[in-house]
Amino acid sequence: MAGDPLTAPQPVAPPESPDFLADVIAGLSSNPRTLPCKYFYDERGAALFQKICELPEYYVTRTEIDILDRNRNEIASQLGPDIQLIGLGTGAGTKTRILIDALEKPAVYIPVDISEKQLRESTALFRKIFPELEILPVCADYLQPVVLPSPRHKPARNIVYFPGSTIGNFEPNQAVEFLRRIANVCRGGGGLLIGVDLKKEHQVLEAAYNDGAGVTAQFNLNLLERVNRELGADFDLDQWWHRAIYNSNAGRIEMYLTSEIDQFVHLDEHKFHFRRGDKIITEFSYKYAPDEFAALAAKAGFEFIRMWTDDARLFGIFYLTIPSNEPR
Ligand code: AVJ
Repeated sequence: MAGDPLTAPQPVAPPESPDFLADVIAGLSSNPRTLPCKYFYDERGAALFQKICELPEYYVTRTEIDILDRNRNEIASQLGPDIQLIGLGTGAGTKTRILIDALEKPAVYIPVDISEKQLRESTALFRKIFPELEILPVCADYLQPVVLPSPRHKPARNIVYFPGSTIGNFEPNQAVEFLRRIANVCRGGGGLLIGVDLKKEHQVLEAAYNDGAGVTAQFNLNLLERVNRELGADFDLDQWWHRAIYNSNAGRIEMYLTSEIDQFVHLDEHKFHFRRGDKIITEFSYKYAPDEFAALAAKAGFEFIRMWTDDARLFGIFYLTIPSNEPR
């Protein structure tokens, strides 16, 4: 990394993850059993997620890009000139590139991502295509407090960009708390541009998470592979299967790994017993109606400005601001 002229000006340090083992043990010991979805995104997981984004059933990414593309000038004029854009989990940067292209004289771009490889590659690419833009990458888990780097010049305001409907991974209460943290960054005339997957027929939702080519299954199972590889567990990958269902009461997709047989899994002095049919929850992906999401954001202090959507209303890109009289 030290000799890399494209990223050398800024530190791109991978996040320390001493918590991985503790998180896995806690998750497998709890009832119901869970594994945190943030651990999907190791190098292989990030690559598999890229493949998911191109699947015919996974309308999410394609629809968000299309909405962004069609409305980029309107979105850009809403955000205004001379902004500091803070991207959360922007991955390979496909969407951010479209956004920055449309912005009027953006001042600074701070991509925050947990995947070091993607962050380095997208930073190198963005420095080439936006040579005027100051880019300050931060490799971090944004679920933890992140210290933002200081730009050379003070920008007009902060805009947080949180694409991909990753907000859906939070339980609604935690989503409000997370949005409150973002709100603190947006004060003083800033705002939040956020992608949210909307409620729709459960067949469409379930197909998106149970694709015919089995890529989502590989993505889900990669989590067990990662636990084996990095923590020395002995999950037998042939004895687990992937399934996603839409829980309409809770308004969320639930992704599971289900044990095919009665089996034990060993991990660091621990021995976990699974009966046939026992499940590990690996991801929740909440879906919102437009007014539901606006109400959720209002609890965090945000004012709904507007939402851009597609003809079928599959996905929404929301712009939210903090009213200037809002108390801290
Ligand atoms: C990255 C959280 C938006 O919930 O749709 C895709 C992750 N998981 N297929 C989603 C995911 C399985 C995705 N998010």
